[in-house]
Order: sequence, then C-alpha cells, then structure tokens
Amino acid sequence: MKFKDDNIYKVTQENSPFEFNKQVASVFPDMIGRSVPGYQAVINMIEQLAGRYVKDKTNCYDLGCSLGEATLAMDRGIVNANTAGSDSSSPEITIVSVDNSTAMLDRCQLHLDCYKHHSFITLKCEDILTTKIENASMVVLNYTLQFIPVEKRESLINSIFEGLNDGAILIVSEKISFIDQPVNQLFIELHHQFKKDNGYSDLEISQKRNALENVLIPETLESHVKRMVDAGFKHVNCWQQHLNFASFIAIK
Ligand code: GEK
Repeated sequence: MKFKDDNIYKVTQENSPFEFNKQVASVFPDMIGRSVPGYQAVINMIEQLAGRYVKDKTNCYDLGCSLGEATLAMDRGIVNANTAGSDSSSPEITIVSVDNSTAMLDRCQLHLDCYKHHSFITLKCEDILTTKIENASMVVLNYTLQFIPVEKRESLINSIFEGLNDGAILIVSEKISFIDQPVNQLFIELHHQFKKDNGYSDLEISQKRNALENVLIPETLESHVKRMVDAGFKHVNCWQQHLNFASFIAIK
C-alpha cells in the first residue's frame, strides 16, 4: 500500500487544531516515523510482549489503532510464540482495534488487507472511552492516552484494569513532560532537533507544535506510573525512554 511523504506543514497554514483527518491518514507512517523517537522499538516490543502475554481464548485491544501497526505487531507476536497452535488461523484470539477517526480506520482496513494475519481482527470506529474491555490478555495504548482529556484518563485506565485478566499486560506509550523545567526545555529542543534531522523544517516543526497545542497533553512519567499503580496494577515500569517519549508496561 502506498503512503505519501508528510508535507502537511510545509506550507503556511491558518492556525487550526490538529485532526486525524484524511490528509493525516494518507501520510501517517511517514509522520509518526519521523516525529516519534523510539516508535519502531516500541512496535517491536509489542510483538515480543504479545508472544509472552497473549493467551488463547482471550481478547487483545489496540486502542487508538491508527493504521494498525500495533495490531499487526501483536498478531506477529502471537504467531511467533505459536500460541495459535499448529493451525495457521486462530479464531480463538481476537484483536479489537479501535479508533474514532473514520479516515484512519478506512486506511487501517486497507493496510491490514495487505498482510496475512492469523488472529481474528475486528475494527471498531468509536471513542475508546466507550470501549468495553473484556477477557483481555493484552491492551495497547500506543501514543493515544495523550489525546484523551486529562480528567478522563483515570477512569479509562481503571476500566482497562477491570477488563484485563490476572497476569495480563497493558502497554502505554506517550509523549511526556518534566517538572524540572530546564530538563523539559532541553528535551523539547532535542526532540525538535530529532525532527530536523529527519527532514522537517523549522516552519513545519513550529506549525505542527501550534496545531497540537491543547490537543496532545503530555504528563510526567511519575503521573503515568502513579495512575497505573492506583488502578491496582501489581507491576508498573517504564521500559523505554527516548527524550520526551516513554513506554510503560503494567501487569495486573
Ligand atoms: C500506532 N497507536 O501507530 N477514541 C478513539 N481513538 C482516538 C481517540 C479517542 N478518544 N483520541 C484519539 N484517537 C498508533 C498511533 S496516533 C498517535 C496512535 C499520534 C486516535 C486518533 O484518531 C489516532 O489515530 C490515534 O488515536 C493516535 O501505534 O498520532 O501521535
């Protein structure tokens, strides 16, 4: 499937808030790959963790799935670990992939169609705040919680906890902020340098930053850990931090 390069913010734009529309969906792999340090490492880790944690006859959830990269990673992990058994298809494991952007989900379906997958994958167009998590062995919130209003994040993590089976895993990846202001500022600047090194201009970087203002709300590493511990997760840890981007595991 062909995707375009991300040139969205190359031209001067009126200052409208960032949206996951058709234009974004058509460049998304290029956009996320050039903007999020450590993205591919996170996808690879989701594959590994799926191999360890996904159990037969359970559900997995990819909340804010965009084009389904994490969905496909879970599917590969399930196959590699052979939890699917010798049969090449496993109707016993369902991956529920949810996004509230129809533009993203339309592309996601086309993207998934390009790959042979082994789990039963079901796409849902809905707000993840309304998604019922049931009989889950793995839930992925890959760079999605940051778009949920801060005051609704606790109830979302609590309802994910309720829907996970004992010993099951939640993976949360996020852009993060720091209370220590010099560190916060340094990591913001180093992240902008990361984007420049990946070919974005100063104009593109500043226009995207303005568009994301009040749309993507980062929190500190400590707030994320506390919320997951408070929800009842027994083991919570940050397994990767690359500048102001971090990924956490939480095991019930
Ligand atoms: C990946 N996980 O490639 N309900 C459902 N979907 C939502 C909501 C919501 N309330 N809010 C935002 N989204 C992916 C990348 S992108 C991250 C995730 C980024 C969706 C939104 O439509 C978008 O597709 C996704 O969450 C966030 O592993 O662009 O920084």
